[in-house]
This record gives sequence, C-alpha cells and structure tokens, in this order.
Amino acid sequence: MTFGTFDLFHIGHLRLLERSAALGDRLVVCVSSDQLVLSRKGRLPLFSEQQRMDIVRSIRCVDKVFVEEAKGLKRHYLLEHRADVVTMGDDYTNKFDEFNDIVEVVYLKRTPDISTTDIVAQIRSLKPAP
Ligand code: C2G
Repeated sequence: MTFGTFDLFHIGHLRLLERSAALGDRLVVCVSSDQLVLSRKGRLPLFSEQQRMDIVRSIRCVDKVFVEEAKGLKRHYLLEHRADVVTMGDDYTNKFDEFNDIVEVVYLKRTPDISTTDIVAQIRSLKPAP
C-alpha cells in the first residue's frame, strides 16, 4: 500500500507506483481527500479527489484505489487492506516507522527534479508569446 495526493499526476508519481508494485503482488493506493489536503497544506489540490482517484486507478500497476478520509486512520487502513508492505518516497523517511509493528516500511528514492509544486511554479512563470 502507498499513500499520496497525486495532484497534477507526473512521472515521479508513476515511478513511485511502479517501484511500489514491484515489491508485492497487489498495489493498493490511498489517495488523500480534498479536505485532508486542505487541512495539511492550507490549499485545495488542483485536481479534485475524484479526478485524482480516477487517474491513479487507470495506472496499469495499480489494483485498487480508495480515499484517505481523515487524519489518524493510516493504521486502520493498513490493517483493513491487510497490507504487507507500505511504501513512501524518501521525503517521508522515518515518518512511517510507527507502522513497523504491522507492515514492512519501505522508503523509495524520490524521482529527482520533479514535483507538483515545481510544475505549478513553472506554469506561473510562463510568459505569453509576444
Ligand atoms: N514522489 C516521488 N518523486 C517525486 C515526487 C513524488 O517519488 N518527484 C512520491 C512521494 O514521495 C510520495 C508519492 O510520490 O510517496 C506521492 O507524492 P505526493 O502526491 O506529493 O504525496 P503527498 O502530498 O506528500 O502525500 O500522509 C502522506 C501523504 O498522503 C503523502
């Protein structure tokens, strides 16, 4: 299982999902709800939770997608879906260690030089053609 927002889905997200899938026989993805993103980051995602879930669900290596409704439910979700392994990018190193007692926690190297934040900044700085 892996957790994420997957807003403006990009190659870093795809690589993370592919490498996660390679660690098991099924990949379940928990996508943060719009409200959860709002409370965590202080702004709504650009793509709605339904759109983000539809995109992630369409990825070949993804078997199941569900929404992360609220904070503090990760343990419940991991148990409910009988996860053996949880993966996160290495920007989350140590942050999921609390689940070591129920799953193997694997931090995967982030794909360099790409993030939703950078894409937004790049688009913002585009100048209209003269
Ligand atoms: N990722 C990556 N390489 C990038 C960008 C992202 O490997 N260049 C990974 C992140 O490390 C994360 C996953 O892709 O494991 C999803 O990234 P985000 O949508 O940015 O996830 P985030 O909003 O940080 O939500 O409680 C944890 C949250 O649900 C994670």
